Amino acid sequence: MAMMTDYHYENEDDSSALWIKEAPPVSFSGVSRFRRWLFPALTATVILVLIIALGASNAKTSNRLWSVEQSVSNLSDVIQSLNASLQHAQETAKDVQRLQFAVENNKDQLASVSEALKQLSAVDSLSRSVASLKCSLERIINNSSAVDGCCPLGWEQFDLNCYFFGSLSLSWNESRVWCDKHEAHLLILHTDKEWEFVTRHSVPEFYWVGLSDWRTGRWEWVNQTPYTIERRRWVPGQPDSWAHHGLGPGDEDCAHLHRNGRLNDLHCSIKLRYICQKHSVRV
Ligand SMILES: [Ca+2]
Repeated sequence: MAMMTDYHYENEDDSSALWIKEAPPVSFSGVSRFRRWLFPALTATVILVLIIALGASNAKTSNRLWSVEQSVSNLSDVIQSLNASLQHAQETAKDVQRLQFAVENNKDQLASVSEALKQLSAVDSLSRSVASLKCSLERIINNSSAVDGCCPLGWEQFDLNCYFFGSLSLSWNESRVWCDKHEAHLLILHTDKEWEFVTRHSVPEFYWVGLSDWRTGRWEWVNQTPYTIERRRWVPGQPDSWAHHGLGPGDEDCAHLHRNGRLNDLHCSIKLRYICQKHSVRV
């Protein structure tokens, strides 16, 4: 019983103690104060940690977002660049098309030029035929004997060549140009027969011939074939390359037939008659 009583008492004591613990005013000792602030402090700490963690997480997220934005921005730049490249490629393709078109046009033009050249060739052939016909008619009219070729009116024929004894006075170079324009050249002589024929027509006038040394300092024919001086063809003492002519720079570089039919060198600017030569047209 005593035990029971004790137990009961203790129970009563305990219950009363519980009541007493809650009912009496709180003790303000250091331990209880610590206990009282421990939970809020822990809670605040946890919340602070959570806030920091969340902040860090947000920072990471914002960093990732910034990276994604940068990537998107870079991608946008790449797309713009691709668009520009595509536009450039399209323009290049158009240029290529224009070039192809121009080439096609040029092909047509080249074909036209080729056709025109063929027509010119035909005209040239026709011109030669007309010249031959004219030559034949002249031979009939003049009752001349048949020869191997034919020369234009006003030209003299000898063997296979035609000779023109120009009555105008020109410089040596002007004479050369005149002959070239008439599909001929200044006189070139090789055989004694040719010399005899020419001098028979030239004496007693002065005539330029196609002989000079102005180009290389050595005497050569107008077609640039070399010439070896034959003294018997030259006036005695010539060529003398006389330099006191008072006609400008240079000595006497161009040859002419003197009134006796022999050669002499004179300053090329002097104006004389001239002799052109060309092959006769075969009929
Ligand atoms: Ca001379």
